[in-house]
Amino acid sequence: MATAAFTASLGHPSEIYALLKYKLTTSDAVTKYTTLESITAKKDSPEYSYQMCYYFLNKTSRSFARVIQELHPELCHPVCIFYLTLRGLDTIEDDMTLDNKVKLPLLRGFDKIMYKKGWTFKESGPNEKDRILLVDYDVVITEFLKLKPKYQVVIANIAKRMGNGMADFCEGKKVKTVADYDLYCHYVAGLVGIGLTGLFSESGLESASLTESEYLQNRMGLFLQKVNIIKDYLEDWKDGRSFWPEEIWGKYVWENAGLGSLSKPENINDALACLNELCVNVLKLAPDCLEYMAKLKEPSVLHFCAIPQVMAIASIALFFNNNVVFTKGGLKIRRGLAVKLIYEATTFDGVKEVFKKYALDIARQNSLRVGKNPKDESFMPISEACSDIVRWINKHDVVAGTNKKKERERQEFIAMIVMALVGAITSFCMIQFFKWVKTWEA
Ligand code: IN0
Repeated sequence: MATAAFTASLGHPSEIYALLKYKLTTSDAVTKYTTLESITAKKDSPEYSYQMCYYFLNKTSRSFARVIQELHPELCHPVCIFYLTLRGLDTIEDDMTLDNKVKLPLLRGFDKIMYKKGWTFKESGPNEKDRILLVDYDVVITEFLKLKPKYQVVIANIAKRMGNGMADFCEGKKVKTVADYDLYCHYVAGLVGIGLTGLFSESGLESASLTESEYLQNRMGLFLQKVNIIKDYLEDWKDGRSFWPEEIWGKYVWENAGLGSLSKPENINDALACLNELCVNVLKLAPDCLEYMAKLKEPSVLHFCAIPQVMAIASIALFFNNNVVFTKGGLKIRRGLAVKLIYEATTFDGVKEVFKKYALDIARQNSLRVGKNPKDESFMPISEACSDIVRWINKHDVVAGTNKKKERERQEFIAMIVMALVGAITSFCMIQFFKWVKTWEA
């Protein structure tokens, strides 16, 4: 794994440096309980459920698990339990072996299940990646019930809204219009942003004003989910699932040829034109995501929110006008680049730099391919979406710059006052001293 990452980044020294730094600084202190052997607590001891939750967290997403465990201590455990609750819901929703008679009541009642001590679920399909999480789900419930009620309320409320939303789509609601597309992404990812923001402000580490409108919180989730849906076109199609909105792909396929026809080599121009229109649709969300992250005060929260966002904008630059989405699928940015982005996502200035770099990169790709694909009308919308991102950043820099300038001027002013004061006091002391010397001499 590691060697593959190094070889892939051979032509990118900054990525090699980031990989080395990541490897050498990853202290196991952060990611505890990564193996069953590392679970030291006895099954009946209170620590057991705690340790098992971090074992499941590390098992379901290694790289992201570390970011969760680097969160401010007040937030780390509520977010860990929230993450596992969402994984539980996701595993039930994704399970194509489960009959709706079993699946729907589970999804619509998942918020109640969170309060059922000892509840577990052993009927997941054998190939469900996180089935073991549901087999031992009682450990998540045990830790959930240990959380402060203010965090339980946020998590249960999101489980209720997400479970019901997922059930609506499992019951047959299709992703036909762009509005359906936004609604589906709201249920599976927008609500995650709304839940996380609830936890952030309940912790007191972020201002309550962050929770005022759900608009920006929702857009943070839509941005990530829409990138996943573009990436997973082929994999989803093969599993008999499709989340691309027919209102968009319908314009690029022959009468009832179906979404699958885009993967036929002869339809590559239509396919790329459709892909690029979906890229426009997701790029338009970027300024709102920047707006949300600009409000964050707690560095570990900014880092936690920024990492998936910078990965997403880098992924869009990779997917844009890229036919591999239709031929092989599973496109991923290089591990070395991902690690480099993790380091760049530590400050908001770093996040802005990354978004600016990729907005300009996509605009450049866009200009190089203009007019090549007769089916593609996204040239202007793409350049507009990219310039909106760069314009937001420049305006924010100006504002930030002005604020920074104001801040600097304020500090300079205070420094001047202090110097004047020190100067006055020193000269006063000097005068007193000379007066004293004079009296002495007299
Ligand atoms: C997430 C999101 C996430 C993090 C921070 C702020 C968010 C605000 C709104 C919505 C989601 C937010 O981040 C993870 C990132 C992740 O898991 N990445 C995977 C890579 C991958 O391809 O899966 C990794 O292994 O690094 C995310 O993608 N989702 C998620 C789930 C739960 C929580 Cl608490 C936070 C999944 C999804 C569907 C995008 C919401």
